[in-house]
Amino acid sequence: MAQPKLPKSLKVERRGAVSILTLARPEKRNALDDTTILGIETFFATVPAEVKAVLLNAEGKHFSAGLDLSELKVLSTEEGIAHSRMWHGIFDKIEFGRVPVVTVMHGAVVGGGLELAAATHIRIAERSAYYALPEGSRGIFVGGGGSVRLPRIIGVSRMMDLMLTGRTYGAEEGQAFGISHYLVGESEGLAKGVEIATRIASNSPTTNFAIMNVLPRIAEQDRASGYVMESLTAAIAQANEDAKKRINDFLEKRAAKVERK
Ligand code: 1HE
Repeated sequence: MAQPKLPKSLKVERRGAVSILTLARPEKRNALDDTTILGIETFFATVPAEVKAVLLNAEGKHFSAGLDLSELKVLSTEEGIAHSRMWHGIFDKIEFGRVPVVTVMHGAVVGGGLELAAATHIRIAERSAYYALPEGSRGIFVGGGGSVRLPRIIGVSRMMDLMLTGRTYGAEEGQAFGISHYLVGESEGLAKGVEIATRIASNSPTTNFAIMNVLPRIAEQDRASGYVMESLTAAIAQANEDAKKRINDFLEKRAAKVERK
C-alpha cells in the first residue's frame, strides 16, 4: 500500500525492511498537536507490507515536549475526554499493531512524548535523554495512556514521584528503571536503532505478532488461561512453514548460533 501524504511535522524514510518515522517539528520541540497525532495514525495504518519494523525518532535537540499545550488550553471537559480517547486509540494501534516499533530517544522525553515512547516496543536512549511527567505542575493529568502503560514499566511508585514532584530522571536512571532497553552515546541512537529494527524485521512475522499481541495479554491473564493461550500460540507458530525452515536451517548448520559476543 502506498503511504499517503503525512503532515510536515512527520518525515518518513526507508532502510530495507525498516521504515523510519521522524517527528519533525523541532521549532516546537516536537510538541504533539492533533495534526501530528493523526499523521502518526495514518502512518501506522498504511505501513506497506514489505516493511517489517519501524524506527521512531525525532529531529532537533529534544525527542518531544509532549502534548501541544496551545491546543489543550481551549478544550472543554467533553472535548478533553474525546482528545484523550483519540490518543488512546492511536497509541493502542501502535502497541498492538503489525510492526514492532523501536524508539530512539534524546533530550526531553516529556509528558505525551514519554507516553508515545511507552506505546512502542523497544526504547533506545541516547545519554542526553531525560524523562518527566510535568502534568502535575500544569494542573492536568496524563491522557495518552501513560497511567496504564508507565506503571507496568517503572511502577506506580516511581510514576507518582515523577508526577507529584515534577522531577526528571536522567538517561542512566531511565535505563536502570526500565524506561530504555539500550543506552548509547550521543548521536549513536539512529545506527543502533536501525541495527535492532533490522534484526527484529528478520524474525518470523507470526512470532513478532505473538510477541506484540499475545505476550502482553498473557501477562495480564490468570495463569491457567495464560498457559492455554501460550500452547495455542506456540502450536500455531511452530506449524508455520517459516518456522520449519528456520529450525531445519539450524539443524543443518546454516543458521546462526546463540552466542554472546
Ligand atoms: C511548546 C511545548 C508544548 C515547547 N506545547 N508548545 N509538556 C511540557 O510541559 C513541557 C514544555 N516544554 C518545555 O519544558 C521546554 O520547551 C523544553 C524543556 C522541552 C525545551 O526547552 P527549550 O528552551 O529548548 O525550548 P522552548 O523555548 O521552551 O520552546 C520552544 C518553542 O516550543 C516555544 O514556542 P515559541 O513560539 O515561543 O518559539 C514553546 O512555547 C514551544 N513549546 N513545548 C506547545 N508542550 C495526552 S496528555 C499528555 C500531557 C502532556 O504531555 S503534559 C506535558 C506538556
